[in-house]
Amino acid sequence: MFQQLLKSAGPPVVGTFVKIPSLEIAEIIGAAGFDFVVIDTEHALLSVRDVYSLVVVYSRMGVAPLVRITDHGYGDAQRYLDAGAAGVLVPHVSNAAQAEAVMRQFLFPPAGTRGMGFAARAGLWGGLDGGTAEYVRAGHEDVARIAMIEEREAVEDLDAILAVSGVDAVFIGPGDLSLSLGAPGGSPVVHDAVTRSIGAAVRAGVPVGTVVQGDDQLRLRTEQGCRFILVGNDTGMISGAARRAVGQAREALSAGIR
Ligand code: 3PY
Ligand code: MG
Repeated sequence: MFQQLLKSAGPPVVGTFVKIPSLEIAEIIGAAGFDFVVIDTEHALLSVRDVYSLVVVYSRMGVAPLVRITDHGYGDAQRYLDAGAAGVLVPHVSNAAQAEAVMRQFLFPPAGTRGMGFAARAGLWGGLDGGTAEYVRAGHEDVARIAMIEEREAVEDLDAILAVSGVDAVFIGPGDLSLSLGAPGGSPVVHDAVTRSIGAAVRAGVPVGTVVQGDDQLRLRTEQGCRFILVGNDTGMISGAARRAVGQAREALSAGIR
């Protein structure tokens, strides 16, 4: 589903990071109109069961659920794919050899080593129309394997990473790039590294996404060719709304007192 969205014409698809293991918040975010979400197990304390519940709710609401996995391991990531995740974002893919090794785990033989889990949710509990052949087809063609480019080394090896057959898309992470490059977030050094990385992906014909702050960045990254864009996260939206509510109340109170 996410793979099809990436290939469709038109403006980039818009998503947000999900960090809160709450079905209520999932329904609120899911109803807001996002095309996809990235359930974040790298930086949020989500259990495998939490991820499973979020994948079910978002997919039933027609919002493609991707999972940012914790590291380069197979175990939990495989369980997310068998739970029906639309794809995985793999953090800190440093070079092409690493990209090849990590993505092979998420491709079925002979291309890779992913295990058969037809009796899981991705196989509709063993009842998927088309049987195991369809489970394997969907695991190859519908699942998006996305490498996160967020280190100096990865930017330097990007052309080779983009040529790895298991890499379906790349996501440029400005936050970690800023740390890796030793330059402040939002500085020209980081901005240019993101721009050059987007350009390399566009030239290679590999769908590329990033996270943006504000409308100007959204427009710029879209013009540069991003196919998927992340705006904020559930924690930030709640914190922002809460702060605005208090701010407005305090302002109204001080206006009344004057
Ligand atoms: C980064 O910017 O480092 C990310 O992982 C995405 O926000
Ligand atoms: Mg990062």
